[in-house]
Amino acid sequence: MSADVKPISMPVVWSDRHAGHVPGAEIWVGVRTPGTEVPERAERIRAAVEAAGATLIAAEPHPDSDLSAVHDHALLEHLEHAWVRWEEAGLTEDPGQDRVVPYIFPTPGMLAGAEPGTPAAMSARAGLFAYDTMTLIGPGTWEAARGAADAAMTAADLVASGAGPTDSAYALCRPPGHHATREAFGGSCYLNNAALAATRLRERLGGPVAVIDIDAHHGNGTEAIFAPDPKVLTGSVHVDPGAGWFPHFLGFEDTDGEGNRNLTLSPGSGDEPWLDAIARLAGWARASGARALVVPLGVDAAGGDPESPLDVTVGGYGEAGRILGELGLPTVFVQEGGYVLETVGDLVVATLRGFESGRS
Ligand code: SP5
Ligand code: ZN
Repeated sequence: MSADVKPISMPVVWSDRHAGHVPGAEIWVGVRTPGTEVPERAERIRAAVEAAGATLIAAEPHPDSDLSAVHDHALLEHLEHAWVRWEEAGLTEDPGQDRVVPYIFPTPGMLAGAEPGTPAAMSARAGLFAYDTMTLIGPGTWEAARGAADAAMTAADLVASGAGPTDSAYALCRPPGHHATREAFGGSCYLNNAALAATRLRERLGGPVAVIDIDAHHGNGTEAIFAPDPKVLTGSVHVDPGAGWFPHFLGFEDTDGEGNRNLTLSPGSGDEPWLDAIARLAGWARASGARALVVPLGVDAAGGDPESPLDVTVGGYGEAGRILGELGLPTVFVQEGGYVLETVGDLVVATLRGFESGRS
């Protein structure tokens, strides 16, 4: 760290357990493609924030019952046991699939109003909770997802406790979480880390809590989880799903509601429209009287990211941080996407530094 740059002062909450989650691949249109959500992502971010002077704090273990504030028991039960059941069912041998991959989905159209029976085959159960074929489960997935959830809850607890000068914290979560809904997982996400953080802030600090999601993709899971909760406002800026981007079915601009705002950008959009959207979301949070802020921080809006066509710069991420810092709210950053190993760390550091500069 050079002497003229202030160290990052907010705590960085970290779990070693992320490393056990090695999805290895994504099954896309039936083709096994290389995984993008790789363990090295978290290691690169960790190295960058440490080089920027941040202090790492270990994620505090929280009981499984804390997850029930955000997720259905059936999803939790599935995520915890799916891998062992897959192995016990012999699927790693015949047909030789080394990750849990769904093949049949009980969509509303298939069920046509009927109540589904309980499938006996593990191969079928895999489709009960997954909404895509890209988000695979292996031997360390549950432990890693639990570690990420613990990191998010620890960060929220630190900020809510008001112990010392900690009014902000960064949960370096992996796997990410903002696509996970109450009942289902997908988009490389299993447990909704940001929703867990927002729930805790609302419980401890009162509402409203604002979520401003700056990942390149719509935070559909977080939006859905808080749709019935007027005390948590959800805003997201993302590449227009109508232009052909994940999550494809949700996050369209015209789905704006009272407690929810979706601002969409065309492919190729850079700093100016992206920052304008973030400033609008920040203004909305302020006008709504938000008492705390959660920022699902995906750095996949940066130019060159393979998962999005947005073209935000590292300076743009710094400016986004500054805009959010100027809100002056107790804030939890939660890591989401960002897939270019060479730049993911710099982008996170720029955001956190920008936030701290906007604060002072
Ligand atoms: C947390 C996060 O950023 N999740 C978003 C993951 C979006 N993945 C979408 C993948 C769409 C298909 N990719 C095709 C790759 C072809 N090689
Ligand atoms: Zn994303």
